[in-house]
Amino acid sequence: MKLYHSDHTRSFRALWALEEVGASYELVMMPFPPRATTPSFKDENPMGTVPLFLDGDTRMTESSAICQYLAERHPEAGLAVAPGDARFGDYLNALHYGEATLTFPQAVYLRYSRFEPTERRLPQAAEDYRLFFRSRLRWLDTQLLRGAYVAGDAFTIADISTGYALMLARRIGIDDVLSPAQHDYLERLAQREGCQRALARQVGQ
Ligand SMILES: N[C@@H](CCC(=O)N[C@@H](CS)C(=O)NCC(=O)O)C(=O)O
Repeated sequence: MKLYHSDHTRSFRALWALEEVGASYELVMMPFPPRATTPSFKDENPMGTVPLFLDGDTRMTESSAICQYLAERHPEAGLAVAPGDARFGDYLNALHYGEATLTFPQAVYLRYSRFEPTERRLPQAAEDYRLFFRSRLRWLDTQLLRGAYVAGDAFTIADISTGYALMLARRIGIDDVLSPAQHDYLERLAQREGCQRALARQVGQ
């Protein structure tokens, strides 16, 4: 298996999942944004985005889907929830919520507060999407009232998907919108050995 990754981007979800399942893999670090820094990367992934994950003929570009692929291919790691389990709906919801509902407004915030050249930045759009992110966190609080993790009492890849969005919030300085329960959840996730190994791997340790 091979993962193309840039520091602290969404491909961290895939890197974290690789570490949690204990797979051996090759990590290719890409300067960000690969679309601009490494034009030849578009031969591998026409969108120029990370993650790009390869496993034989399998090529995947969606971070949460790569987590699901790894969890289902490595059932011994216990990171997935089976369809017959009462937590299955929460698990699938959280797996998609992390990317589709939480990271989406963060990406718009980042674009209009940092990535665009100064003259194209839109402070009002950035602020609106910071608040959009804050309001979308409410579902996570309801889940954390019901269990220690986003889909019950056990850690799964749904926590990688959701937890990455909280890590990103901290990294880009909008974690003031997190509730105390969300801060506590993030601390617990960040202390996991798999997460620590993934963080070390991306800086080449
Ligand atoms: N929905 C995709 C989004 C992938 C994506 O947009 N990745 C960003 C990094 S966080 C990227 O590569 N951006 C570079 C660009 O847009 O050129 C996922 O969850 O993996």
